[in-house]
Amino acid sequence: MAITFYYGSGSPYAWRVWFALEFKSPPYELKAISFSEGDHKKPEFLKLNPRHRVPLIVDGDFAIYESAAIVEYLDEQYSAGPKLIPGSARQRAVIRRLVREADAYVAKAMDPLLELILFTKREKWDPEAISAAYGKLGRELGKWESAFTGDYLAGELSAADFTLYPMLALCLRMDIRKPDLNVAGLIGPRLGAWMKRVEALPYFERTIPPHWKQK
Ligand SMILES: N[C@@H](CCC(=O)N[C@@H](CS)C(=O)NCC(=O)O)C(=O)O
Repeated sequence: MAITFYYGSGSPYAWRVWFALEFKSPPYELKAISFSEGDHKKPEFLKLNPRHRVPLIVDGDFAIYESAAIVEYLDEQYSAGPKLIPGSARQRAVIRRLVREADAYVAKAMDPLLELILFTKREKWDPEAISAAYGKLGRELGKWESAFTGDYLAGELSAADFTLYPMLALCLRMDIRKPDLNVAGLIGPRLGAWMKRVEALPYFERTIPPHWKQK
């Protein structure tokens, strides 16, 4: 039976799971959740996730939400084939650490700027607040740039890449709305080359948030 994957277009957390599903390739079907229609607040969705958030997967009679937990579940339940968290105990610890760092620190640095740019009307933009939030995001991304060594965040492709990439791609969307913001300028050469590597993955195109493709 196919896994049902509930996603919201543009959600970096849902995108992480989409990458993981493509990477592990169990049969799955997509179920788009429309925030504007309030799908995530409907009783049938709240029964599956009382926190009214995507992503969420339903695998047979098992439902699980929280993107990092979903990724680990997929890796263990569909254990044949490539691993999302590969390697020795130490390598796996580093991957989990990177996932935690992205969730804890990148998201924390990214969210205020997203709120100020994407979720605030243009006429209410606050240049000082934007500049402070931009500086914080830059300092966080600088840490990733200087820690980067191999082709992928943990050496080989892993859940860590699938966690960070969607966050950076979402941050870059802010340059479309406010071209003089220049989030692209915060992404150093190593992170930039890594993003291109992720974009060259054979299933990358299939995972791009559908509404981004329309613009
Ligand atoms: N920690 C959660 C975050 C998920 C999340 O924040 N999803 C957002 C979309 S990016 C959402 O569904 N928001 C709807 C809401 O909060 O009502 C995860 O990793 O899955």
